[in-house]
Amino acid sequence: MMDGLKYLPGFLNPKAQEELVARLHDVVSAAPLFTPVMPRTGKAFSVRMTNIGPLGWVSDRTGYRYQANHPELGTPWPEFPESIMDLWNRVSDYAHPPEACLVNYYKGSAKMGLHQDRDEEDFAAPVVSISLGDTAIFRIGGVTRGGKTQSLKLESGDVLVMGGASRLCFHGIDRVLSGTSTLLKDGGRINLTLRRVTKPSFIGMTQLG
Ligand code: MD6
Ligand code: FE
Repeated sequence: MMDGLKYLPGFLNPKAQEELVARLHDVVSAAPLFTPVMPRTGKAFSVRMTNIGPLGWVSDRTGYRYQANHPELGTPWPEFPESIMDLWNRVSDYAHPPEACLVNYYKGSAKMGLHQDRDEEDFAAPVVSISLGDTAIFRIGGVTRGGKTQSLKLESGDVLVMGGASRLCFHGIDRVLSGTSTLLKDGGRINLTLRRVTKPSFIGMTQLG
């Protein structure tokens, strides 16, 4: 496996998965899923999204960016549940807290094209991904588009850490295998990606965040 890529199958046990889904119900009540569109073309994503944390990732006709507020409600994103912070602290190998958690919801034939996560300032921090619900076929390649790729099945409870040399690898979701999990009452798949967005700042010897 590529340097810096950490695959942790079954990292969350079924009880921990249930508890996380309950927290996500609270999140989606406060910050409903929205359908992002591609920059310029305005073509809709097949996944729906929301975010947790001080910053959230959004996409609209004007581009991709992180912002502090829900694009439709204008309200701040919900705070991180403690369990998500704990998970980051256990797997990220990074000294500062995450600032964003993108919540992707896949239903039916929803998928995600090959992309790099590069809207963050600090690539020293990994992106930590948590999968819940139906199994997904995840594809990962190298740092240039069009290279060799490999597939990985991401099942409910699996955690994937993309750090080090793998941080800027192209990756995407080819498809979700419906009916492979009973975790989500309405089926489908949720993926959480935890990110550090800004560079941690120092004043003298004092770490601010
Ligand atoms: C998904 N995941 O699993 C999409 N990004 O639904 C991602 O785009 C992703 O799994 C960065 C790092 C890990 C990921
Ligand atoms: Fe990604």
